[in-house]
Amino acid sequence: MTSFASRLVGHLYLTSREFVLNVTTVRFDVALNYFVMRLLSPFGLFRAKGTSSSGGEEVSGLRENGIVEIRGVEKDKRDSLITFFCERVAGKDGKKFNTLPDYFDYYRREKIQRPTGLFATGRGDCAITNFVMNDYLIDIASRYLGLDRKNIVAQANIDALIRVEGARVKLTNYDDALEFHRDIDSYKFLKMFVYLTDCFQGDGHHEVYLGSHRYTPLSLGPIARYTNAEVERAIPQARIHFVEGRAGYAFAEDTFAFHRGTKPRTGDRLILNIEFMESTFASLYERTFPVWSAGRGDWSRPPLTSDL
Ligand SMILES: O=C(O)CCC(=O)C(=O)O
Ligand SMILES: [Fe+2]
Repeated sequence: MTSFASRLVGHLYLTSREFVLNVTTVRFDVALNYFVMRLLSPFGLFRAKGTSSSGGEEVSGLRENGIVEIRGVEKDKRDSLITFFCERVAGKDGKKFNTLPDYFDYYRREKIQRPTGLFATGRGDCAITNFVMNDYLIDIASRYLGLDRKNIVAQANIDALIRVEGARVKLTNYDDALEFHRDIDSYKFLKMFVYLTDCFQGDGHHEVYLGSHRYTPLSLGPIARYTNAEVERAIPQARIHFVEGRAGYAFAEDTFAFHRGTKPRTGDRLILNIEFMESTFASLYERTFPVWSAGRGDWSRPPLTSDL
């Protein structure tokens, strides 16, 4: 069992190390801002405590539970995202894939559980970017975050959780987000996810503690990984929720709530991950693109009206 003290030391070490690295890549004030946000946000500072239910069904569900189902994605749209993924993603040594099962099997043989996947470029020829530039999604983010869309940037990627036999190969110390954690990515942020394959228990389903985004007990403050027992002891009100659904099932989540992916035992999972953030740290997250107009990407017009 990891103690609070050792997690706090880890928290201070992590945030300071990030600061030192960031200072070399972004403006000093951005790096400092990020350091202070990461240092204090997990302890409840800067977190919007708003309980306002204005902003529609999705937004009130998010405020209450931290997660809400959103409009699903039809088969033709999913298929074109999967085709785009297979066309653009590459394995080690540039290996290309014709089909999704080829991709899964390749990484299964490599014993890599969470390959890097494919990031949206922010350009008009990117199917993931085009999916994100959608009024329905952006409006939910804008209303939940209380931000004009001019001040929102997004990043998105498609990635997989692969069912690997035995021990997986660890390329880094990263745990593939399979232990409970809060995301502390910006002052305000919201994620959305779309299962691109059927995902039930055992298929790498996502788990979240309902309502846990509204509580900031000191013991869960340090940026770290936590066990079920630790989350439940510190936030007895929070109930665990297993996110299950067929391909196309979509949900928005305030990932300040404790959440994780799970290790696939039965099937592989392909998922679309989207994150909307206020733009303070846009220069730090190199893959972000504005959701409003021309910025780093080549968007020269407002987002298209939703065709979800
Ligand atoms: O893979 C998952 O289900 C969770 C990933 C995660 O922690 C995140 O996107 O913040
Ligand atoms: Fe996360």
